Amino acid sequence: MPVSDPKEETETSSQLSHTCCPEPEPGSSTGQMVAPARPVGGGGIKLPFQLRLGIFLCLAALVIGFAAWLLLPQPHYMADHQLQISMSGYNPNRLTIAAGRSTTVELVNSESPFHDGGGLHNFVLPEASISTVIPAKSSLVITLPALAAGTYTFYCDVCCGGKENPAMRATLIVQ
Ligand SMILES: [Cu+2]
Repeated sequence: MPVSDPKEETETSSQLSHTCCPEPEPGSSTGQMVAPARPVGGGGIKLPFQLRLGIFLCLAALVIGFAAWLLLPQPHYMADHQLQISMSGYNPNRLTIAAGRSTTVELVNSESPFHDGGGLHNFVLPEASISTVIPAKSSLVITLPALAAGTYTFYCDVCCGGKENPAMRATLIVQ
């Protein structure tokens, strides 16, 4: 008999995935086996897209954060003193050392390399003939020679007005 029943035609077109299989009669013994369309296979738990996206973003943030941590200058704590240098100046801006013996100072430049002038800073102490540049996001250890007791000024002369900028000057007390 030709397909002319409009109800039957609607059912066929709404279940295209079952065109290969004859639709079981409602209430027949095989009717219970044909469940509404559901992905088959895999066997794993199917997570909602937004949850999977959230997990992916969390993992990406962890990886990027770890990489950024690796790129940051790590404190070495192998010098007698440590000086942080940024556009805000030296921290601390007053360093006290012993007279008559050499001292090591770790200079840590925490500036971004994308800052004006490449984020460079330097450490100039004319009395000790020291002028050294510290590239952005790096550190180095210098050795101050034995100095006579007194108060000295060291400064950065490569950024933001150089040594005329009060923020870029600091005091070395030798006692
Ligand atoms: Cu500077």
